[in-house]
Amino acid sequence: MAVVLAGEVRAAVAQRRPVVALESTIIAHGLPRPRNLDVARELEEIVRAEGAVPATVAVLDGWAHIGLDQRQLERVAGEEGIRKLGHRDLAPALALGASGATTVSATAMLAARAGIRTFATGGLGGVHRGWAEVQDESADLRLLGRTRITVVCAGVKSVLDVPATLQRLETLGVGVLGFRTDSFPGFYLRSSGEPVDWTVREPREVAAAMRAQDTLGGPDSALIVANPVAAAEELDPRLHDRVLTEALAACARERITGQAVTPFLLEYLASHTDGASLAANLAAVRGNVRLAAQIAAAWSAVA
Ligand code: PSU
Ligand code: MN
Repeated sequence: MAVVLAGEVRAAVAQRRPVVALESTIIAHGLPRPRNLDVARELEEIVRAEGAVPATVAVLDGWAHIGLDQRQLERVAGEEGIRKLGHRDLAPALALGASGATTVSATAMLAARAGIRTFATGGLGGVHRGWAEVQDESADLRLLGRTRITVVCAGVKSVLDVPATLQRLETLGVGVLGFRTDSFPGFYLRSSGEPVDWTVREPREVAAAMRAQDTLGGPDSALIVANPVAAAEELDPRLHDRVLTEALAACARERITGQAVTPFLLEYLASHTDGASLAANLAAVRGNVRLAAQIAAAWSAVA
């Protein structure tokens, strides 16, 4: 099998020590270069500072890597033509020797198969606005409907149709826990305005829910831990709403479709908020990575 576990990740999984999977699409396609490489390194450092092992996932030259060395991280952050790979793209990428960053769906699939239970990202993909016309729903949702992994995120990007995405998660049987919040986070904002049914306050409560999933033995669905960005670091909600409206209009005008939609909208927000959306995005991701490492530690203690 063309899947390579870094030695450190393999050892930690075998010894049931805490490991956190990190996706690479946010690095390659969600953040501006060259800042993205610093962020990739910083996220790994945050995991280590909490006593866990980082496992950034990407495909390089047809090999799926779980855990990257410095050179490999540099390739993901800087290589021209690095692709964006959802889980359906993994087989052709491996077969054809391609290189690409993995989305939530591809990262979750690879991480779960490698025995990693905790995963941190910024925001999940979801149901796009205008779904009735274009049927654009991220493959993240269905994959999480059949993969036993815990994903820490700041909700779904506000560019999406948040109520429709939450409805899909319910249909797919994916559990959603608000972390110290009773509302679903809005990625750049603390709240999307939508409620969550369950609130947890401590990493050990998340670990207990993971344990209960295994005890019940139901379908292999994911558990989403929705962790809002800190109040001091959220984007100004009025600025957010104004620029988002413009971004959606620009996306329609320029006829952006498919995989290009998410990167286009994220870039538009960053460049039209004078970097404020980027700052909020980074703050949210850092917070998610830290919490995921704490959950991984709590999970190792009970698993
Ligand atoms: N969140 C971000 N930046 C990103 C993404 C999420 O802040 O770049 C990526 C994730 O990898 C997610 C993907 O899985 O966008 C969803 O893309 P699509 O809608 O094409 O499935
Ligand atoms: Mn899509």
